[in-house]
Amino acid sequence: MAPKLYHYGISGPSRGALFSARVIGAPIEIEIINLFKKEQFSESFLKINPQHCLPTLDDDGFVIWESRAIACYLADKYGKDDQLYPRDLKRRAVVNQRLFFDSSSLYVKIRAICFPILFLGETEIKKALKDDLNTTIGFLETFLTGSEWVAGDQPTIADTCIYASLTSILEVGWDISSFPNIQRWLKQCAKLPGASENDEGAKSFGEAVKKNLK
Ligand SMILES: N[C@@H](CCC(=O)N[C@@H](CS)C(=O)NCC(=O)O)C(=O)O
Repeated sequence: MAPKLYHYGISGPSRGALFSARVIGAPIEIEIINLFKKEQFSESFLKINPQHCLPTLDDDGFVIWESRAIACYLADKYGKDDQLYPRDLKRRAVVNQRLFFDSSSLYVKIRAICFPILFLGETEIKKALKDDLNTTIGFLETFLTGSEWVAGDQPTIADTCIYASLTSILEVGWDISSFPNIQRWLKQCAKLPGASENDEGAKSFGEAVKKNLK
């Protein structure tokens, strides 16, 4: 039985897990949970994930959430080799560093801008938040200096997760013209399996945010 991914395409973390699964080649059954309809609070979903967040993976009764933990699990279980999530201690440590950078910095700063616009009636992006996100995007640019992918010469699940986060804000219209390495890397990521599925979700996310902007 294929693992079931509780998913909503507008969610960057949810897309990060799904894009990772696509690149890994993991079998996945998708069940949509519509966050705008608050379906994550249904009794049946709360039984599966009391933290009521997406993505959530159910692999034959083994349930985990946190998008990057899902990507790690799927890569270890289904990866045809260890390229996407290396077993070598140091190479894996670099992938983990990039994943934690995404989880604790990049995604958090994107959310700080978009959540109030989507759900709290905010209609503009404050300069401090804008500067903060640009500083963080600058770190990503640095990771990509002299490196083809975010954690070395091969694509890994750090690329898929970071791509899902970044494309959300790009679809809001973020200016990345001063980040040439990121522009080059985005083109490479767009060729990976599942990228266009991610991009569709990111587009819907961007439209939802832009609709509320002055
Ligand atoms: N760090 C988590 C973030 C998950 C998260 O915040 N998901 C949001 C959608 S972007 C969600 O499900 N929100 C609904 C809720 O928490 O009730 C991850 O990477 O999976």
